[in-house]
Amino acid sequence: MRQRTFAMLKPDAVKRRLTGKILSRFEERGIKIIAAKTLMISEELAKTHYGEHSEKPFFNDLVSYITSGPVFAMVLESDDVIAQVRKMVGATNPKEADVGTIRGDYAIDLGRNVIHASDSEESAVREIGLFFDESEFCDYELPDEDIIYE
Ligand code: IDP
Ligand code: MG
Repeated sequence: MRQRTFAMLKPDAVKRRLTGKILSRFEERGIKIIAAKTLMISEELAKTHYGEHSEKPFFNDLVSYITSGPVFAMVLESDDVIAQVRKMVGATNPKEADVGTIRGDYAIDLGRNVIHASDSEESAVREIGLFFDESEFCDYELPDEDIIYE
């Protein structure tokens, strides 16, 4: 079933010039980029985006970190993309993330774990809506879609 998710490279990834490498992983797998942009997040957007963590002791650090530099936000589409992207991202703590996952390959610190990805259909819809306007979506067919999908 074709599905969309939200993913965002955190400031450590953008500053470390990992955007292209990480994006390539999604592209090479056959995942479609529907929208993407580099932006600075406002404090308000950061607090809303991470609202589920507002009572956690690390909330303030999380908000100040994610607003400290540019992020690269994207909407990705494929079959089962929410679960598949989470799997490619790896465990929250990079020290526990499998080698071969984005966090397992590019990160070491829990607070600098290079990427965010929606964890459910509900959060995907919510987060896509927070970062993107419908007019920013590109609806197109990949020329090799019939090779990637049965
Ligand atoms: P996720 O990014 O894998 O979905 P969440 O539990 O939603 O993980 O946490 C959001 C982000 O907050 C994490 O990616 C991580 O950077 C940070 N974080 C999570 N737990 C802790 C913690 O215990 N201490 C500091 N930062 C944390
Ligand atoms: Mg999360």
